[in-house]
Amino acid sequence: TETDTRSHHTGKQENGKAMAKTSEVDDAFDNTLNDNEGSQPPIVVVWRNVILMSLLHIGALYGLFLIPSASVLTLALSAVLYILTGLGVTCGAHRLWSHRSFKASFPLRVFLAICQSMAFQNDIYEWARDHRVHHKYSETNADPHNAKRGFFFSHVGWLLCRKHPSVIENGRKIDISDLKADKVVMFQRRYYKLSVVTLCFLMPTLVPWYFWGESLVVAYFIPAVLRYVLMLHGTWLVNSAAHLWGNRPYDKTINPAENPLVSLSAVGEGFHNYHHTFPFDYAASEFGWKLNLSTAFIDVMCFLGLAKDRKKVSKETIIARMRRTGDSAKSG
Ligand code: ST9
Ligand code: ZN
Ligand code: ZN
Repeated sequence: TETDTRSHHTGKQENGKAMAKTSEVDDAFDNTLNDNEGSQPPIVVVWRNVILMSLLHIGALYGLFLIPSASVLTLALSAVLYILTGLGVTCGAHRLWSHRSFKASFPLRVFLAICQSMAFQNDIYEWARDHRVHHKYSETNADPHNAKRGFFFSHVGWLLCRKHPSVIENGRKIDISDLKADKVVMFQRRYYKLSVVTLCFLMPTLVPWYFWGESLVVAYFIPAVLRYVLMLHGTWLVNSAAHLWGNRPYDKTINPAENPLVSLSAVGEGFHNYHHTFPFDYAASEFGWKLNLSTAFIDVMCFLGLAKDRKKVSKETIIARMRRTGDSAKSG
């Protein structure tokens, strides 16, 4: 057979030293866990989350109606915060901490952790643990947002009910010692609630009010609440839409797909067939900076000497894989 880059061992052989580090991360797809059969345990709805999520969305809707009365600076700040929080999630929680696809210096890790707190998507530790489980046991009961349970469940439903016991059982097998050893991750976890209140809600409300006299109501409902909700949906679409719709040029046997619209909303994370095929690639895409602000950001950080050791899949490996398992591969 040709190269199977899903296995980290082959990655090691093909790309030499740079790849060797990938074996530290427990994110390779394990197709031996056939945990989709059998009866589902009853769904236990967490009503507290349902109520908070509903209130949040009512607030975002109100924010939408307030847009005409907001100052241009307030709207610009909201856009900047969307991108910064997006980078905290994509470059930080996702490509750095979940997949270790590059190395980041201490100041860059602090910056990414601040942005990730501003994004309020659970702390880095929990985010990365769930995400490694998502890759390793993708689309089984052990996947926290198993897309086989439908659009709603993988989009937001999984945050509104107790986890499937299989998530917790199999999640415990995942190696997260690197996260526990990262002082920035553990510091953020310790002060997570305080950091979210301050960075996700207080700061975006107070800055426009203090610096350009925006009304507190507009400042709370647009750069804080509406920006937060839009960024959540931008992220969640990777789990829902990009596990349903798009081409599968790298591996037609999996559901994650290439979805350019999601790449746009998720600052570069919609090339999801590529990403599930080569999870250790720092660009999370074959195509560099195309629709991929996160890759551009990591490259600039490397240029500035704040990051290094980007892992990238070679063109030959990509082409070999496309020929073997892609959706346009000739069969036989
Ligand atoms: C949010 C997260 O929105 C979004 C993540 C999206 C991921 C996207 C990935 C796509 C790719 C990247 C694209 C990025 C694009 C970015 C674009 C930006 C524009 N392993 O959780 P608990 C154990 S959050 C091992 O309470 P329940 C563990 O012992 C939004 N063990 O389970 C744990 O204790 P501890 C805001 C695990 O009770 C214990 O179980 N947040 C694992 O079933 C209990 O854990 C919310 O809305 C595991 N994987 O409750 C709600 N998991 O932690 C947040 C659990 O102490 N969540 N254990 O070790 C909750 O309220 C609850 O988790 C729950 C489940 C109700 C959902
Ligand atoms: Zn996925
Ligand atoms: Zn990933």
